[in-house]
Amino acid sequence: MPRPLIELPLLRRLKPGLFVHDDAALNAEPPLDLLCEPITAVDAFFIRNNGDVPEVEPGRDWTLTIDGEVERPAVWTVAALRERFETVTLTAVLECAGNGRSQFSPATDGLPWRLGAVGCARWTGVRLKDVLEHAGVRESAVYTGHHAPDRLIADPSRPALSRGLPIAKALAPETLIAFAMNDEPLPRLHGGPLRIVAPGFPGSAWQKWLDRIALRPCEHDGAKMRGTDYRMPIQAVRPGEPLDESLFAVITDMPVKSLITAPVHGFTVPVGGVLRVFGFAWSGAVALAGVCVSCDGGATWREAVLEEGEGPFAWRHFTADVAIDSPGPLAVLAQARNVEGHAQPLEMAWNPRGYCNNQVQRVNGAARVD
Ligand SMILES: Nc1nc2c(c(=O)[nH]1)N[C@H]1C(S)=C(S)[C@@H](COP(=O)(O)O)O[C@H]1N2
Ligand SMILES: [Mo]
Repeated sequence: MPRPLIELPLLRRLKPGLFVHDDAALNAEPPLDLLCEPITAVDAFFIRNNGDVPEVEPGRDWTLTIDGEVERPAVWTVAALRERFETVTLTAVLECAGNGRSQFSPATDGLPWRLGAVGCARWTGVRLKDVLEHAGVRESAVYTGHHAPDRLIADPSRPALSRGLPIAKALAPETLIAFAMNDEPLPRLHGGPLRIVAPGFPGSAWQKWLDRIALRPCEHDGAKMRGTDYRMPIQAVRPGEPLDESLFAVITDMPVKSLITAPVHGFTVPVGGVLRVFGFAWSGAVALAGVCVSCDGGATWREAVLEEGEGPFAWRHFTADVAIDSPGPLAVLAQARNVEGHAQPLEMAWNPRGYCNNQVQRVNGAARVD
């Protein structure tokens, strides 16, 4: 498959440490040691594209059209949006629903993301709610439909992705039309000039290069909204079983999860020393309750110290110091749980498209005698 030739060198220059997936579209993720900061730098942040990266001419006035089930359709320039509506900044995790897909066994279709298709950034924009209410949301509106100019590489006549949000999430105060990331103008690779920020929802709901929002009287049926795309089976499905698409539901809040950013696979620690385990935990829109850490593959667990995050949608740093008193292999695990009583599963919960893998991560190393 041909790669978009202009974009790959750009990506390598802007994000030198990322692993680039072998795909026609530009998709790349950082190794875990680049994810050790509470705010993920733009140059360490993963990139996920379903199609091409649209040209955004500097200086051309980008416009956002609001239409569909509204009283007063509108067309906004970025400057007019910023002038008319209150600016909000919040910190939120952005995670691809396919993050961790490479661990599914048997393997599923879709990009084999490792664990790096996640990051936490500061997003600045206007509330989607304010813009929709200005247009007058009709009673009949139950969903948003988001549109952007990117096209499938294999068929440039078709949009790459057009997803939407249930109206309650669209009207929630945390849902933004963002124009900045980490206090910089939103980079083109991350959807600049405008993208949706839907904290807690999968990355697929965070439409990049947003140029139109149509309010819908039904669940939006744009590109990658139907069939089993970004949907999970309502009941467990075993590999190879025939699929009934009517038993799949759109992914909304992402599940509780943690990421061990240190140590990394292959670590060693001296006997008599202390192993510091640290990483981040997050849980859709539900508050975290805690994180437990094990260094013996799950035989014994201890409670990690969980720091406050930058607001309810940011990931939270955890640390645990474990005294190492005998030589031999070590298997480090972290298990986050939320206030609704959900914890990360120790065993993989397989699903046919490889979404929402929040299985407890395992990092193997050894205690050595110096
Ligand atoms: N227009 C458009 N928006 C999009 C996509 C896309 O292919 N086209 N991919 C989505 C998916 S699946 C993810 S995970 C996030 C990734 O955002 P990022 O590239 O800024 O990390 O963008 C979302 N928004
Ligand atoms: Mo995604």
